[in-house]
Amino acid sequence: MYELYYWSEIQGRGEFIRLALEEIAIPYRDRAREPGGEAAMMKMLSGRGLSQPPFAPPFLRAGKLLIAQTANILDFLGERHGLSPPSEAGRLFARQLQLTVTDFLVEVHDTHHPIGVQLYYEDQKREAKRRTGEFLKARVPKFLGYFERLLARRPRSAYSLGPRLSHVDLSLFQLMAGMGYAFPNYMRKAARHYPKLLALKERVAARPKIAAYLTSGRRIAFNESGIFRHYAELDR
Ligand SMILES: N[C@@H](CCC(=O)N[C@@H](CS)C(=O)NCC(=O)O)C(=O)O
Repeated sequence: MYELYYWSEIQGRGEFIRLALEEIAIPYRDRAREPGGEAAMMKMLSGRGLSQPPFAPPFLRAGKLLIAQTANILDFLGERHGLSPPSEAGRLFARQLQLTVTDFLVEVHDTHHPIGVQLYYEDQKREAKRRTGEFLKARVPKFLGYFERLLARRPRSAYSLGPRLSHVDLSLFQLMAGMGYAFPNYMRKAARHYPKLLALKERVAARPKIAAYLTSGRRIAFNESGIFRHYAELDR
């Protein structure tokens, strides 16, 4: 059984792993959400007794393996459970796309924490507003435009890498869901630029295991402690 370690009250980066585990439908433990689990996670983050310690959550225990970095974990799960393309070139490309999602998430986080991760949002509001302006104007069109063009290259495929679902599709679902939560006004106006991404989001949400997960208590609601936060003043 897999054991996921991630902060217990947010979707954050852990959600990308939860979505893959839910789609694979193998029982897993969300360890930090169990009693005493967060303390266990902190102990592992101290690195004591671990030969390959993680730097930050999420990380996944798979038997004797302890794997960190979201894109790395998804590549591992994808290969084991049919969520990665079978060819080497395809798998490398899926990994490349996950790393691009990783880059995007850093910039999403920067919108509310442009100065310091340890500081409160309230202590960096002015800078956050400026950073978000640039993000929405230049960076979102660049990242989402890239993923949209990727989908447009395969007009007859249901998913980003072909007819079969991959971990990349699950992550693009989460990315679009998060953007819709954090910047609803902006995304409403920008929707006409991203028809294929929005259709993919709906297609993934309608998959039976994902649909069941999204309405279950296991899906933590978006909130203002996670990566995708809604601050009305930033969503103009
Ligand atoms: N590149 C890593 C980033 C991991 C990361 O930043 N994790 C956050 C939570 S989403 C964290 O707890 N970071 C602690 C820190 O950076 O000090 C990944 O994609 O998994």
